[in-house]
Amino acid sequence: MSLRPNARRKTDGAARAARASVPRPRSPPRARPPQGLLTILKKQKQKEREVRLLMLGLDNAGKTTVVKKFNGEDIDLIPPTLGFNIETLEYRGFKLNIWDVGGQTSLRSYWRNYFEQTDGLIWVVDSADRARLHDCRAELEALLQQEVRTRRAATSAALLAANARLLPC
Ligand SMILES: Nc1nc2c(ncn2[C@@H]2O[C@H](COP(=O)(O)OP(=O)(O)O)[C@@H](O)[C@H]2O)c(=O)[nH]1
Ligand SMILES: [Mg+2]
Repeated sequence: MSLRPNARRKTDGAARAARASVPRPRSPPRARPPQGLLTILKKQKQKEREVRLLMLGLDNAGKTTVVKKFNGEDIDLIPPTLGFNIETLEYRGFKLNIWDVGGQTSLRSYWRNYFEQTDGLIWVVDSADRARLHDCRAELEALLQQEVRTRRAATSAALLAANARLLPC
């Protein structure tokens, strides 16, 4: 049997005792981020989990109904949207800010003003409104052409939603 392990233990103990007697230099206090910075960082994190969605389509397509239904609100009496509504809902830890904009002919020229910083477009079609299907298509085409031209839609995702009206066609 070797004596080596014991001998080593002794040496280590002596070295530890010697080290303990030497006062250690104090480590500098940890730098803390200033309160203001913490607030900003939290806000940025929050921002990452916030999505802005733009809901467009012809008037009466069911845009407001769809948003309210998502939000669990009463959909029995929905007045026409004369300007726009913003609905905020939580979905899987994300805050969705849905901009529901009126689709009357007189309001359509303003649609382009809502694209700034939009993450996604939801285009709602009333699938029972056959008479205006052509109008609906023309408006969507014009909008997309304009947005592609001005490069504002470059980072946006688009969803085409056919609202089932369950009405006789
Ligand atoms: N039957 C039926 N009516 C709907 C449906 N979606 C919306 N509506 C009705 O259509 C009308 C217009 O809906 P609204 O949400 O205001 O359309 P918006 O102008 O696109 O916002 C309202 O009277 C709604 O109750 C649907 O899926 N089925
Ligand atoms: Mg509406």
